[in-house]
Amino acid sequence: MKTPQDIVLHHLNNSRSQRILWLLEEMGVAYTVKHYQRDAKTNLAPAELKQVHALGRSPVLTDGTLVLAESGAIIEYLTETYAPQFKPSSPEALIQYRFWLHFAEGSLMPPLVARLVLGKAREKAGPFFIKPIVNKLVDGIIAAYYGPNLEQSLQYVNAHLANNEWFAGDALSGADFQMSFPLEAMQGRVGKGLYPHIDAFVQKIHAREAYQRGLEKGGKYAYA
Ligand SMILES: N[C@@H](CCC(=O)N[C@@H](CS)C(=O)NCC(=O)O)C(=O)O
Repeated sequence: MKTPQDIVLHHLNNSRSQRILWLLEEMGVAYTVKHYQRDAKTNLAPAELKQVHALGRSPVLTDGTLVLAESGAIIEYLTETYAPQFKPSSPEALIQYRFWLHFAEGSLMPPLVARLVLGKAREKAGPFFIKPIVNKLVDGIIAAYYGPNLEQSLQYVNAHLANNEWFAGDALSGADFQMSFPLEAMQGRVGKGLYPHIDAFVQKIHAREAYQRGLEKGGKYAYA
Protein backbone atom coordinates (compact mmCIF):
# COMPACT_ATOMS: atom_id res chain seq x y z
CA MET A 1 0.00 0.00 0.00
CA LYS A 2 1.32 3.43 -0.99
CA THR A 3 1.96 5.83 1.90
CA PRO A 4 0.62 9.34 1.43
CA GLN A 5 3.40 11.87 1.75
CA ASP A 6 2.53 14.99 -0.11
CA ILE A 7 -1.22 15.17 -0.53
CA VAL A 8 -2.49 18.74 -0.94
CA LEU A 9 -6.21 19.53 -0.99
CA HIS A 10 -7.03 22.77 -2.80
CA HIS A 11 -10.04 23.83 -0.80
CA LEU A 12 -12.55 26.52 -1.73
CA ASN A 13 -14.72 27.87 1.08
CA ASN A 14 -18.32 26.59 1.15
CA SER A 15 -17.72 24.00 -1.50
CA ARG A 16 -17.76 20.37 -2.45
CA SER A 17 -14.23 19.97 -1.22
CA GLN A 18 -15.63 19.75 2.34
CA ARG A 19 -16.49 16.13 1.52
CA ILE A 20 -12.83 15.43 0.67
CA LEU A 21 -11.69 17.01 3.93
CA TRP A 22 -14.02 14.67 5.77
CA LEU A 23 -12.66 11.67 3.83
CA LEU A 24 -9.02 12.66 4.48
CA GLU A 25 -9.79 12.97 8.19
CA GLU A 26 -11.51 9.57 8.27
CA MET A 27 -8.44 8.14 6.52
CA GLY A 28 -6.22 9.63 9.24
CA VAL A 29 -3.42 10.51 6.81
CA ALA A 30 -1.14 13.52 6.65
CA TYR A 31 -2.13 16.19 4.17
CA THR A 32 -1.99 19.93 3.61
CA VAL A 33 -4.93 22.23 2.91
CA LYS A 34 -4.47 25.17 0.57
CA HIS A 35 -7.31 27.65 1.06
CA TYR A 36 -9.07 29.65 -1.64
CA GLN A 37 -11.87 32.16 -1.11
CA ARG A 38 -14.87 32.67 -3.38
CA ASP A 39 -15.23 36.08 -4.99
CA ALA A 40 -17.64 38.11 -2.85
CA LYS A 41 -19.60 39.32 -5.90
CA THR A 42 -19.57 36.42 -8.33
CA ASN A 43 -19.19 33.56 -5.82
CA LEU A 44 -16.70 32.03 -8.28
CA ALA A 45 -13.33 30.52 -7.37
CA PRO A 46 -10.29 32.83 -7.59
CA ALA A 47 -8.19 32.72 -10.78
CA GLU A 48 -5.21 31.24 -8.90
CA LEU A 49 -7.04 27.90 -8.71
CA LYS A 50 -6.67 27.71 -12.51
CA GLN A 51 -2.92 27.63 -11.99
CA VAL A 52 -3.38 24.31 -10.20
CA HIS A 53 -5.97 22.80 -12.56
CA ALA A 54 -7.22 24.28 -15.83
CA LEU A 55 -10.87 23.91 -14.75
CA GLY A 56 -10.26 26.17 -11.77
CA ARG A 57 -12.92 24.49 -9.62
CA SER A 58 -12.70 22.88 -6.24
CA PRO A 59 -11.92 20.29 -5.06
CA VAL A 60 -8.55 19.68 -6.64
CA LEU A 61 -6.19 17.18 -5.08
CA THR A 62 -2.50 17.01 -5.80
CA ASP A 63 -0.37 14.06 -4.79
CA GLY A 64 3.21 14.29 -6.03
CA THR A 65 2.92 14.88 -9.77
CA LEU A 66 -0.77 13.93 -9.89
CA VAL A 67 -3.28 16.79 -10.23
CA LEU A 68 -6.85 15.57 -9.97
CA ALA A 69 -10.21 17.38 -10.15
CA GLU A 70 -13.79 16.03 -9.72
CA SER A 71 -14.83 14.89 -6.26
CA GLY A 72 -15.89 11.44 -7.47
CA ALA A 73 -12.54 10.81 -9.16
CA ILE A 74 -10.70 12.10 -6.07
CA ILE A 75 -12.71 9.82 -3.77
CA GLU A 76 -12.02 6.83 -6.01
CA TYR A 77 -8.32 7.69 -6.19
CA LEU A 78 -7.91 8.13 -2.44
CA THR A 79 -9.85 4.99 -1.52
CA GLU A 80 -8.15 2.84 -4.14
CA THR A 81 -4.66 4.13 -3.35
CA TYR A 82 -4.70 4.54 0.42
CA ALA A 83 -7.99 3.59 2.04
CA PRO A 84 -9.48 0.35 0.68
CA GLN A 85 -11.70 0.15 3.78
CA PHE A 86 -13.89 2.81 2.15
CA LYS A 87 -14.53 0.79 -1.00
CA PRO A 88 -17.06 -2.02 -0.50
CA SER A 89 -15.88 -5.49 -1.38
CA SER A 90 -19.19 -7.30 -1.90
CA PRO A 91 -20.47 -7.12 -5.51
CA GLU A 92 -23.91 -5.86 -4.39
CA ALA A 93 -22.48 -3.06 -2.26
CA LEU A 94 -20.01 -2.16 -5.02
CA ILE A 95 -22.89 -1.62 -7.45
CA GLN A 96 -24.59 0.65 -4.90
CA TYR A 97 -21.28 2.46 -4.29
CA ARG A 98 -20.88 3.26 -7.99
CA PHE A 99 -24.52 4.25 -8.33
CA TRP A 100 -24.36 6.83 -5.50
CA LEU A 101 -20.94 8.12 -6.57
CA HIS A 102 -22.45 9.00 -9.96
CA PHE A 103 -25.91 9.98 -8.74
CA ALA A 104 -24.58 12.72 -6.43
CA GLU A 105 -23.00 14.82 -9.18
CA GLY A 106 -24.87 13.44 -12.20
CA SER A 107 -28.46 13.70 -10.94
CA LEU A 108 -28.71 15.44 -7.58
CA MET A 109 -26.41 18.45 -7.94
CA PRO A 110 -27.69 19.79 -11.32
CA PRO A 111 -31.22 20.74 -10.11
CA LEU A 112 -29.76 22.12 -6.86
CA VAL A 113 -27.31 24.32 -8.76
CA ALA A 114 -30.02 25.34 -11.26
CA ARG A 115 -32.29 26.44 -8.41
CA LEU A 116 -29.45 28.43 -6.87
CA VAL A 117 -28.66 30.17 -10.16
CA LEU A 118 -32.33 30.85 -10.93
CA GLY A 119 -32.80 32.22 -7.40
CA LYS A 120 -29.91 34.63 -8.01
CA ALA A 121 -31.47 35.71 -11.31
CA ARG A 122 -34.65 36.49 -9.38
CA GLU A 123 -32.71 38.53 -6.76
CA LYS A 124 -30.80 40.50 -9.37
CA ALA A 125 -33.69 41.20 -11.71
CA GLY A 126 -34.31 44.89 -12.25
CA PRO A 127 -35.65 47.47 -12.92
CA PHE A 128 -38.85 47.02 -10.86
CA PHE A 129 -41.20 46.47 -13.82
CA ILE A 130 -38.99 43.63 -15.11
CA LYS A 131 -39.00 41.80 -11.73
CA PRO A 132 -42.50 40.25 -12.02
CA ILE A 133 -41.66 38.93 -15.49
CA VAL A 134 -38.39 37.37 -14.30
CA ASN A 135 -40.12 35.91 -11.22
CA LYS A 136 -42.81 34.35 -13.39
CA LEU A 137 -40.22 32.90 -15.74
CA VAL A 138 -38.11 31.50 -12.89
CA ASP A 139 -41.16 30.03 -11.11
CA GLY A 140 -42.32 28.49 -14.39
CA ILE A 141 -38.95 26.82 -15.06
CA ILE A 142 -38.75 25.48 -11.49
CA ALA A 143 -42.35 24.24 -11.49
CA ALA A 144 -42.01 22.62 -14.90
CA TYR A 145 -38.75 20.81 -14.38
CA TYR A 146 -36.20 21.43 -11.61
CA GLY A 147 -38.67 21.38 -8.71
CA PRO A 148 -40.31 17.99 -9.47
CA ASN A 149 -36.98 16.54 -10.61
CA LEU A 150 -35.28 17.48 -7.32
CA GLU A 151 -38.26 16.37 -5.26
CA GLN A 152 -38.28 12.94 -6.92
CA SER A 153 -34.55 12.46 -6.31
CA LEU A 154 -34.80 13.53 -2.68
CA GLN A 155 -37.73 11.19 -2.05
CA TYR A 156 -35.65 8.40 -3.55
CA VAL A 157 -32.65 9.19 -1.30
CA ASN A 158 -34.91 9.53 1.74
CA ALA A 159 -36.48 6.12 1.03
CA HIS A 160 -33.03 4.54 0.67
CA LEU A 161 -31.91 5.97 3.99
CA ALA A 162 -35.11 4.77 5.67
CA ASN A 163 -33.87 1.20 5.16
CA ASN A 164 -30.09 1.59 5.10
CA GLU A 165 -27.63 3.01 7.57
CA TRP A 166 -25.11 3.89 4.85
CA PHE A 167 -25.38 4.49 1.12
CA ALA A 168 -23.53 1.37 0.00
CA GLY A 169 -23.51 -1.80 2.07
CA ASP A 170 -23.42 -1.75 5.85
CA ALA A 171 -20.36 0.45 6.43
CA LEU A 172 -19.19 4.00 5.76
CA SER A 173 -17.82 4.21 2.20
CA GLY A 174 -16.83 6.63 -0.55
CA ALA A 175 -20.51 6.85 -1.49
CA ASP A 176 -21.28 8.55 1.83
CA PHE A 177 -18.57 11.19 1.37
CA GLN A 178 -19.82 11.89 -2.14
CA MET A 179 -23.49 12.10 -1.14
CA SER A 180 -22.83 14.31 1.90
CA PHE A 181 -22.46 17.57 -0.03
CA PRO A 182 -25.72 17.58 -2.05
CA LEU A 183 -27.66 16.63 1.07
CA GLU A 184 -26.05 19.42 3.09
CA ALA A 185 -26.62 21.87 0.24
CA MET A 186 -30.25 20.74 -0.02
CA GLN A 187 -30.78 21.42 3.70
CA GLY A 188 -29.19 24.84 3.21
CA ARG A 189 -31.57 25.73 0.38
CA VAL A 190 -34.79 23.80 1.01
CA GLY A 191 -34.46 23.61 4.80
CA LYS A 192 -34.80 20.72 7.24
CA GLY A 193 -37.91 18.73 8.15
CA LEU A 194 -39.09 17.57 4.73
CA TYR A 195 -36.92 14.46 4.48
CA PRO A 196 -36.49 12.98 7.98
CA HIS A 197 -34.11 10.18 6.98
CA ILE A 198 -31.86 12.60 5.10
CA ASP A 199 -31.89 14.91 8.12
CA ALA A 200 -30.94 12.00 10.40
CA PHE A 201 -28.12 10.96 8.05
CA VAL A 202 -26.66 14.48 7.91
CA GLN A 203 -26.91 14.81 11.68
CA LYS A 204 -25.16 11.45 12.09
CA ILE A 205 -22.22 12.32 9.84
CA HIS A 206 -21.84 15.78 11.37
CA ALA A 207 -21.49 14.16 14.78
CA ARG A 208 -18.45 12.14 13.69
CA GLU A 209 -15.13 13.29 15.14
CA ALA A 210 -13.45 13.11 11.74
CA TYR A 211 -16.16 15.30 10.22
CA GLN A 212 -15.65 17.87 12.96
CA ARG A 213 -11.88 17.83 12.42
CA GLY A 214 -12.49 18.39 8.70
CA LEU A 215 -14.65 21.40 9.56
CA GLU A 216 -11.85 22.86 11.67
CA LYS A 217 -9.35 22.36 8.87
CA GLY A 218 -11.62 23.87 6.22
CA GLY A 219 -12.75 26.95 8.09
CA LYS A 220 -16.22 28.45 8.03
CA TYR A 221 -18.68 26.18 6.16
CA ALA A 222 -22.24 27.34 5.50
CA TYR A 223 -23.79 23.86 5.49
CA ALA A 224 -22.74 22.39 8.84
N1 LIG B 1 -18.50 18.00 -10.39
C1 LIG B 1 -17.43 18.75 -9.80
C2 LIG B 1 -17.92 20.17 -9.53
C3 LIG B 1 -16.81 21.13 -9.13
C4 LIG B 1 -17.38 22.51 -8.83
O1 LIG B 1 -18.18 23.04 -9.61
N2 LIG B 1 -16.97 23.07 -7.70
C5 LIG B 1 -17.49 24.37 -7.30
C6 LIG B 1 -17.50 24.44 -5.79
S1 LIG B 1 -18.75 23.51 -5.06
C7 LIG B 1 -16.58 25.49 -7.74
O2 LIG B 1 -15.38 25.35 -7.75
N3 LIG B 1 -17.19 26.64 -8.03
C8 LIG B 1 -16.48 27.86 -8.30
C9 LIG B 1 -16.31 28.15 -9.75
O3 LIG B 1 -16.87 27.43 -10.60
O4 LIG B 1 -15.60 29.12 -10.03
C10 LIG B 1 -16.96 18.03 -8.53
O5 LIG B 1 -17.72 17.22 -7.99
O6 LIG B 1 -15.83 18.23 -8.10
